Amino acid sequence: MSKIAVVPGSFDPVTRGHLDVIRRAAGLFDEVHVLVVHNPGKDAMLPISERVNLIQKSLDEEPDVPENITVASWSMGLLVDYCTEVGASVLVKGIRSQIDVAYETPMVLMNRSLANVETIFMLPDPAHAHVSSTLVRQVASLGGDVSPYVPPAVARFLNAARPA
Ligand code: COD
Repeated sequence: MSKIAVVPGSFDPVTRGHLDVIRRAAGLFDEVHVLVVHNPGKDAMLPISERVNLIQKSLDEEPDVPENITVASWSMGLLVDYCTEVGASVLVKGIRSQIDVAYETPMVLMNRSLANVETIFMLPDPAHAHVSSTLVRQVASLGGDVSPYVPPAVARFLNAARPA
C-alpha cells in the first residue's frame, strides 16, 4: 500500500523553506500532497488559487523535482478530512524553532485524536530557518528584494505586483 503524506500550510506565499521541506518529504513517501489551507489566524495576501498556482509553477521550474508531488487546496472542513479523503496517514510540518514546536504540538495531538493521523516534524536547511511567509509579505510590501527567500516564480509575481 502506498504511503501518502500531506504537507499543509498557508503558503502565502510559498518560500524556499517550504520547498526544502516539500522536497525532503517527497524523498520519504510514495506520494506527497502539498495542501493550501486557509489559516483563520492570519490576514491573507494572496487568494488560495494564486498560492496553488505559485507552488505549482515553483515546482515546475525547480531542477530535479520528484514526480510524486501533487498540489491542491482544501476548504471543506478539517485538515484530517482531506487526509481521510485521499488516504493519507501522515502530516509533515517544517520546524524552524522551539516556537514552531510549541505552536504545532496541540495540533499534532488533536489531529491524532480526531482521525489517527500522525505528524512528522522536519527540520529545514538552516539557510532557510529565518524565512517565513509573514516576513516575506512584509519585506515585499515595503519594497524590499524577496528573491533570496522565495522561488523565482514568486519573486517575479511579487515584483510585478509592486507599484512602479
Ligand atoms: N522552513 C521550514 N518550514 C517552514 C518554513 C521554513 N522557512 N516556514 C514555514 N514553515 C513550516 C511551518 O512551520 C508550517 O509547518 C508549514 O511550513 C506551513 O507554514 P505556513 O506559514 O505556510 O502555514 P501556517 O502555519 O499558517 O499553516 C497552518 C495550517 C493551515 C497548516 C494549520 O493552521 C492547520 O493545520 N490547520 C488545520 C485546521 C484544522 O483542521 N484544525 C483542527 C485540528 S488541529
